[in-house]
Amino acid sequence: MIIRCPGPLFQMCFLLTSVFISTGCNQSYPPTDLANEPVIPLPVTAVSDGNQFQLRHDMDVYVQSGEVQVMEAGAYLISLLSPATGFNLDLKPTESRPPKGHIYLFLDPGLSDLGGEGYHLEILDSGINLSALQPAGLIFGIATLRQLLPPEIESDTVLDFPWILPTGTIRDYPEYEYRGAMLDVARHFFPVDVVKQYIDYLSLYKFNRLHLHLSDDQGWRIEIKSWPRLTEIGGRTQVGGGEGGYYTQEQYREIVEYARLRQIVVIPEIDMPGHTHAALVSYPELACNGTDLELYTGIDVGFSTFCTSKEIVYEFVGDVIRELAALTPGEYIHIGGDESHVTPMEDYIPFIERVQQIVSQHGKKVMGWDEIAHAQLIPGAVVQYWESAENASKAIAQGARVVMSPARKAYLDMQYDSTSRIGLHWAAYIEVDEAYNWDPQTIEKNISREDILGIEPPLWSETITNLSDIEYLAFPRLPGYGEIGWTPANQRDWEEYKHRLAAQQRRYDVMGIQYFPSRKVPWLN
Ligand code: TNX
Repeated sequence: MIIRCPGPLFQMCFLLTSVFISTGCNQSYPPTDLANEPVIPLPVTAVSDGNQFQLRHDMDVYVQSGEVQVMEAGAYLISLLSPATGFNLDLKPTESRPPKGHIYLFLDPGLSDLGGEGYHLEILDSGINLSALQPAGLIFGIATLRQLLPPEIESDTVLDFPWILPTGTIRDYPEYEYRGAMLDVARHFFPVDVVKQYIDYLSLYKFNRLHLHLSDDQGWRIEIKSWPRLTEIGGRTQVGGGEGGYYTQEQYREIVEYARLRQIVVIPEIDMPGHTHAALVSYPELACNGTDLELYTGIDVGFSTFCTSKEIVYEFVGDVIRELAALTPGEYIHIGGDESHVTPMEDYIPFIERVQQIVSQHGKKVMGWDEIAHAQLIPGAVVQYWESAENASKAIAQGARVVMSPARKAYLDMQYDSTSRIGLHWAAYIEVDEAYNWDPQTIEKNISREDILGIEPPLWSETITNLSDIEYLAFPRLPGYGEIGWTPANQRDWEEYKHRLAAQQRRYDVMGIQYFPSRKVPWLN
């Protein structure tokens, strides 16, 4: 039976009648069928047992004692549940199973078949058990638990609401190990709080990488202590001539830590040898013949380059990578390498080869846009396919793995259609169904499953200036990319997915997310 009553009304119909009433909308509440809850990404297996479990004000979150990251996961769960429920949930370390009626998070070495990111979620009428082989799995299980609760759980003020979950068991694990999203903080700068908000959105859909595009022609956004003018000068402005900005190393560490607690690894990108005008204005000695000393606030690409024959360029790159590596617990540093239209190929190739060595000397693996495949790649390099399948093939032939970001399907900065208020359309218009309806394994015939590390939708920021612009382009496409990364292709179907997506609407309303109301989605109201 089908109801979805709005908040206070719901209370009334639930308390007074305790029966299901049809209101004509297509979600049932209280929920009884775990296997049909609108969770995104779709879990690999969900088995319902038809009962319910209600959160109570006197319950607590028990965590396996002695495991720091399990404690952190428990604290994270409490931070998600407390604001809306108003319950005083305590974090309780325990050595054995807790009494009935609580939530229990623990690691289980018997779950090796679920891999390092899988989880086992058991919702009983007597409590909730969430287990995983590794702490990462607990965080992804929490994302599921969050979506099994009514959307009102996203409220940042206390609501008097019966917090009811359907009972059953979910066993779930990802298709791809790399489920990233890229945010361009160079064309327009976004302050720490906005980046944290984006990280929160990513964590709702089980993403595990945040690639930050930290430098471009229009701005340099990360403090480098050995080359201070990069931010003093290069961070001063942005597209359109606004104020710009940059992250101090302290602020950057704060972002990295915020992401880590959500099992999201930050991958910093310094784009080179092209896309470097802001660095060249800050330090003209990095250019061959000096440079125009005006910062650039337009949106053209492909006009700048480091002088690859100058030794000082490699000293500079060495210092930048050293400082960045020290800020980066993750294994990758992204060196860009795209659209270096004014760097002759005979200079581009040795430059990329030398920069790869520098990254490797600092203990990190290299990531780069597909153009870097022109160079000889070092072992472990990852190439991000955005435009040229031929370049991706070159990378694969060298033994590299590929992250799939085909611009015509995966660019979040593309407009939905010609009426979209912001966005570009050089690659395509990408409606919500187009964004969802593709398979990384079949989109290019020369890129196959074993070559693919994962997927990543980039959000370039030429046309976006604030959080609501980010929301407009990311929602409702972002959840689809989360599902492509997590759920096997043979379990994905737009006709079914679009209803789960529509069910996110109330959640977005509660969260204040200003999504694009695409006509492709059967919204509930
Ligand atoms: C291409 S994708 C770029 C970016 C632009 C983007 C705009 C890539 C590696 N380079 O410099 O911001 O298009 O959609």
